[in-house]
Amino acid sequence: MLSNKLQSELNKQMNNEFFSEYEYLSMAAYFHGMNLDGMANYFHVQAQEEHFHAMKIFHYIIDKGGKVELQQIAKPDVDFASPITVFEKALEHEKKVTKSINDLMDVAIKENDHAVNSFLKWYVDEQVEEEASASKALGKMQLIGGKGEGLLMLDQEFAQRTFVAPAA
Ligand code: OFO
Repeated sequence: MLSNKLQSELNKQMNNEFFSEYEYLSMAAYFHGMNLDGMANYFHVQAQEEHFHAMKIFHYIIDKGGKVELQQIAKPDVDFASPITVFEKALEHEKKVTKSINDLMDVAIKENDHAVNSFLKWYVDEQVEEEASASKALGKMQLIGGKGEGLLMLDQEFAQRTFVAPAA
């Protein structure tokens, strides 16, 4: 049984994850527009991860006998100044998501809900990886100055990224 507060906060976080999916799809579209399909692939994989994150919460709410309430998904960024800006925004976005997971965890702790606390630990750990991979990708972009031949090389590297569903 979920408290009303936790049910509402979990629904909000699910929406955040769907928004993240949207945000990354928008970034993928930007790179397709530049014919950098490898970079686009990087963000398609990221969007798939976000879909997984959202659906994990969706099923958790159901398993707990709660009510899934899908809300409107906000419009993602659609204009990006440069390829580097996209990666900067991606890292910035992940930091915001980490904060929202931490805030949600604070509510679970405050309510002494051990089950939700345990469920959210997966997200706490996942955010460490999410920030690390966003930061690494941004670092590579900065190394090559976000343009020229380096950009084409990175495009090839990012074309290799694949989505592997984590153990649920
Ligand atoms: Fe769901 O971790 Fe990124 O946003």
